[in-house]
Amino acid sequence: MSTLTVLHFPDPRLRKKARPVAAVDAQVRQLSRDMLETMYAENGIGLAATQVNVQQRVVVMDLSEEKNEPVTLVNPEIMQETGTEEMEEGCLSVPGFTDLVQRAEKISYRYLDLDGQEIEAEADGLRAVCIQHEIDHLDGKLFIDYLSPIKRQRVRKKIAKQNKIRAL
Ligand code: K1U
Ligand code: ZN
Repeated sequence: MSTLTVLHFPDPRLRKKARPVAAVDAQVRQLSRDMLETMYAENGIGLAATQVNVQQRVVVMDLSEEKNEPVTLVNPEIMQETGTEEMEEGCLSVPGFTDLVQRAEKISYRYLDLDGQEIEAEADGLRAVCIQHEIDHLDGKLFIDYLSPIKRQRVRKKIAKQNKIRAL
């Protein structure tokens, strides 16, 4: 297993749209293992392949307290959304910044698991928010895109400052 480099905003590669996975094979299973290792190392609860510069529709998540319930979603799709709710979001690609985002409260979704089986499920709360956030990544969208232009500019400035400090 190896940890992968997580791209940071405003890297243009975060805006690429990921391609559907044609077959759940050994390469996809290896990618899933590497993404999970990266997500745990970065203390995240989710990670999309786009964030590690792989344009394939693969997402990993683990919302458990003990970090022992990894889930891999291949070609995830939202089938139905109901209600709206606002929740605090963060992003491993926008370090040091969180804000409230409004999303669907409850979703039904489908995906392929690592055996290539199609799974249909429902989610609410943080799981629903995380799935929507990760599918957005696969479509080249970031949670800060939902914020006002003033707030987005603030994020841009803060990250430019962080990058300057890192380069010193
Ligand atoms: O996709 C990512 O960048 C991972 C991201 C997932 C996520 C967190 C919170 C709401 C929606 C999506 C993270 O894991 S950020 C780190 C984190 O664990 C966290 C940050 C803020 C609130 C809750 C959790
Ligand atoms: Zn993110």
